[in-house]
Amino acid sequence: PPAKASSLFSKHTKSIVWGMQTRAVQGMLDFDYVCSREEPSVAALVYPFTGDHKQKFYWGHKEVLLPVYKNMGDAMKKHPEVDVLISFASLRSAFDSTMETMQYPQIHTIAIIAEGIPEAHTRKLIKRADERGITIIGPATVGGIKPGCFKIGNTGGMLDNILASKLYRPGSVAYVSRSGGMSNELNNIISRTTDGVYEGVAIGGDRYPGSTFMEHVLRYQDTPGVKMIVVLGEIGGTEEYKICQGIRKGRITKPVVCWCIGTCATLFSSEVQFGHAGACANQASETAVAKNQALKEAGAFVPKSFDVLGDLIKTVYEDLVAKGTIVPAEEVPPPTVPMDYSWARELGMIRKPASFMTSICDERGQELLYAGMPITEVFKEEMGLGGVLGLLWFQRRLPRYACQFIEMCLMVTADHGPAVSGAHNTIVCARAGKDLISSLTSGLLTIGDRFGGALDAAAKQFSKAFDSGLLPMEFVNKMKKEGRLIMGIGHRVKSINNPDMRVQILKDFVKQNFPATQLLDYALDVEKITTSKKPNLILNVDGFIGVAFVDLLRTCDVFTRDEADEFVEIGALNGIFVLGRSMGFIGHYLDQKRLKQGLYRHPWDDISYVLPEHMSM
Ligand code: Q5B
Repeated sequence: PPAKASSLFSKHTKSIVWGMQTRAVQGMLDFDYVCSREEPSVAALVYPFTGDHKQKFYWGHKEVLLPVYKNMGDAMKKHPEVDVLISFASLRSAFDSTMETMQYPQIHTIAIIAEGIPEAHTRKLIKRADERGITIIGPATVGGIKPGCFKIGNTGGMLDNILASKLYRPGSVAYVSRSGGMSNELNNIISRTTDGVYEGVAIGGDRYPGSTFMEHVLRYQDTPGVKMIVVLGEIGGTEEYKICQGIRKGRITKPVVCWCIGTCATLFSSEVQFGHAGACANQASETAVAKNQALKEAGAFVPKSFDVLGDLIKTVYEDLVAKGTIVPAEEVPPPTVPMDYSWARELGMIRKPASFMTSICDERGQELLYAGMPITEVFKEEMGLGGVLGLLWFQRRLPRYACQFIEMCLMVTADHGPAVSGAHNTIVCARAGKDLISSLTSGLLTIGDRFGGALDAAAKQFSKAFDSGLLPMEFVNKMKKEGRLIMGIGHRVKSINNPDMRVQILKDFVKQNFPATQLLDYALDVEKITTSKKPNLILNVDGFIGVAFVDLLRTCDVFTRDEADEFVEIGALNGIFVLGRSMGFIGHYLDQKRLKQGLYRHPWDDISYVLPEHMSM
């Protein structure tokens, strides 16, 4: 089989990322940028669930487009320079996609991030990788990092961490660990105690990792830039003994600082399975204590505990500096990468005036809030539709009778037959073949002063007259004198002889439940005057709801007078009719569709054609 590469990554390494991991890719590009790479290390993404397209990323301050391919084959063909694949495939698809990747001879390194891949599958992957001379990092790992050159996916964490651990330029210390999380800790420890990390790989916590400690230690041994090696082993398996042998046989000559974690296992009376699948000692030789002892005897530098691992790394490093083996390079500050807006905001480093404000609903947290009230509480308290409307429109928890009144208003305005303007429009629209939303809105657009949209104007006119002390008769005369209709008065079909039961139902409720009905009483006095002139000049459904709502806002004790006036001023009350009648319009739309009604054409005999007579010149 072909030999595996001893150097996995360089300043020119190009990779393909399998999976739509845009954050991880951006993290890689930011790393590349602070490393002063000339080009991004990601050539393309492969994602089988969308068509071929381009995805936008940042390269420093600039925006760049990376191609996304549906097929791996297309990506490989278009990017022959790629030799690394980073697989974010799920545990279900990782086996197949990795097997597919290994068909392409250009690939030398594959990092598999997925956890939980069945061991039998991993073993097949390892066999195939060995046959093809491919290095697998993982599964169940964050990957690895080579400062100044390449970073696998999310390794090293966010940019501030990369900068803090000086991972943008190579040091002299190479490490290998099992755990991805601990590899970050090693980045931190090594950057504080030495000239920094040369390369670090986390092989993953599975029983059968795609590449072993020894493979990486030998690579480091053969890499001139690596001057010392750190191994963070753990309980379970016997890999660390191979390192002992390597030291003993003189194959490993560079100083190795090594610690196996899991020494606390001896405190338990039975064997303990730690977090990683492979982290369990099946025999005495697999315990962390036994392995640390063996490594020490073989000549590795083994600290007393993990706590002093950093001190020992420092001692070994300083010794190498003293001997001249390591000559620390001059620090060159990395180029700055602009901070992501969202991250900067989270850190409280920037502020920006919001483009718009909202105060009724917040969906960002764990639970949806209506005017500050969690949705679960809305249901627990059985607030009903009226209560929800109270929260969203008026930002108040309204008293029970107010919620009931709102619901009754919605019920009585829900529909008034197919002949009214709005329903007619909805029906014509539906029959012209339009969809529900178009038909509904065509109906809603008819709501105005004459039809259904007189609530606010009625509320305003009656309140103004009442508040200014006009007697009902004075008000009627004044309106007549000004040539203005009284909003909320009059109906096409209802009259004192054919009373509107909707108004009657609401009136009974309001009289029984509202604390006061001053404006309603005033309007009823006006009605007495107008109906004495014409029987259809009743206080209609719009007018009734308009004035009763003013009484409600003014007397229910949850609004100041200014707030009550403001809701009328900004036009909240017409919303009641709009909301209620939407139910009816939708009903008419569905009805027409169900009845399979064809295109409506108005009959000629119902149209009076009044064209100008033909004029002879
Ligand atoms: N006169 C509603 O008029 C209607 C007068 C008035 C003083 C008035 C009319 C009107 C104000 C707006 C209003 C809501 C157009 C109505 C609704 C929902 C609905 C609908 C449904 C549903 C009806 C005849 C004579 C004239 C007029 C005088 C009329 N209204 N005077 N103040 N308000 N009202 N809209 O029958 O001397 O003969 O010249 O605009 O509140 O939309 O079911 O259909 O649920 O869907 O056509 O209930 O009242 O009467 O205009 O021929 O007038 O009465 O000046 O006097 P009509 P007109 P004169 S509820």
